[in-house]
Amino acid sequence: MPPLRRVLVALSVAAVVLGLALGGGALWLYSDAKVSTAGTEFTRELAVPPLAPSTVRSDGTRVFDLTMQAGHKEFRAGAKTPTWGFNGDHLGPTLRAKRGEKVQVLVSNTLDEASTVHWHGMHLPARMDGGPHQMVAPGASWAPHWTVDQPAATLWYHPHPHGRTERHVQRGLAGMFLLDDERSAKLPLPRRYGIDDLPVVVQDVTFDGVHFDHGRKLMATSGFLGDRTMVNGTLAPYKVVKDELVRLRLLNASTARVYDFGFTDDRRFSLIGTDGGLTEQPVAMDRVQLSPGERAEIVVRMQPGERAVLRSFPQKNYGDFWQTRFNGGDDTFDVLELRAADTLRPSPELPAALGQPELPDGSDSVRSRFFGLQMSGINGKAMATDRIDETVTRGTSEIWTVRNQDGVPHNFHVHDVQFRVLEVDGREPPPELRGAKDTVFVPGGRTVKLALRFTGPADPDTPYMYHCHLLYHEDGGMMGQFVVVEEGGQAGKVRTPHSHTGH
Ligand SMILES: [Cu+2]
Repeated sequence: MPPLRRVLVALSVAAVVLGLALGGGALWLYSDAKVSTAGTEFTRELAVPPLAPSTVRSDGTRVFDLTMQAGHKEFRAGAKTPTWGFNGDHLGPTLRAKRGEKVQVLVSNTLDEASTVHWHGMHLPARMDGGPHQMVAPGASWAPHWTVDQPAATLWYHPHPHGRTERHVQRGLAGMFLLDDERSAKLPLPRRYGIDDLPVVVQDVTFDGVHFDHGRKLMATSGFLGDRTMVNGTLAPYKVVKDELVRLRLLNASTARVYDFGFTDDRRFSLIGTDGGLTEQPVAMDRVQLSPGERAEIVVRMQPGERAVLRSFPQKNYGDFWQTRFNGGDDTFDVLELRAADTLRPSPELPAALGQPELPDGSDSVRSRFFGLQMSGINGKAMATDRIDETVTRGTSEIWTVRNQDGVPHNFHVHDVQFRVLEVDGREPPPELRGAKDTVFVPGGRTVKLALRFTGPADPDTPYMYHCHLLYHEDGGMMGQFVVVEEGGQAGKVRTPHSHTGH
């Protein structure tokens, strides 16, 4: 063989070997990326976060205390995991207030680093929002107050320090904030907290010895993906239920994982609420998909003595097969087992009419804006705390078009408002996106059109956030800021984030 040909042959052999090795490696990565906990044995009784005690001041203000603290929790017998929590070792109590009530939360930070508490889904003044501009230093406290002025809903609270939100939530700082109103109080819905009305805070987790392992898997561009799930901080949880109808307030409090909830026997359930409150009617469904930060209230019918397993199923609308596999779209999790007692208390039928979402329909929109989502930033700009990106006029409604531009799974959360999803890829949205929403999934290839109304109050100097709620992305800069101003007003100057040192 002439020397040149010999070199060429050797090179092609090397190329084929390298190709096979790379292909084999990719195949191994691909098959290794899929996670399933199907068939889990449910061995621990579901913890239900306590309702937070409150006091009512003479002016009618309902006052709560929330203390951010470090602790340890025994998720598994004999293994004490270092954690953070509100008023306890892990997660936080459920706050509950009525529409029209004045509320105040006395937030104390006993951690060794600064954090914030953001009221996710709440309509409130920007200064009270708990975003990156309302930092609470170690040892300091903060006392936001506002009047609840929105329909009954399942909201939640969690830290929002710029660049560190993922870590703070993963360590356990999250809790629910339930709102009631006159209308919801009269509806014959399951409403006994912890009995037939259950908070279901779903998080994925991986342990490394006693510690949480927050490492991101190779190829997982969406962020941290755990290898198992817990509900309200309980691994492999079961709950004994004694009523025919059980209401589950599902909250995806995971930092990156998207769930598609249903039951292992594919039974149908009724969707009764979305992020911002009750839907107009119950909608029969067998799956409801929730990306990080989203909520859904569902009601499931139980038969005496049976067991029903809530599962998160593999998902189809995650972008391409690569993104789907490496970002958890092919994963399966057995999340919670409901164990029905042998005799069940009868529940009234669900009412045909539920909530009255207060949402713009786009017809009175005064302005359209576009938001292109990429990991590097929104509309090509990484978050800057001293830059106001958008200025909206108090009392007006707008249409925002949000497009996934890089194929990585994202979602879009807007502070202060509940919006209507007008269109998903030019079509009418599915039932779970027809109610009041503050967060919407925007996987690869998707474009959503939203109608939002900004009712204020105006504050040209204090921005609200809009961002991807996959916290690894948010921390990396997928966030922007908007201010609400009076008509003809201009954005002011953002003051540098400072820590509150007392109240
Ligand atoms: Cu994202």
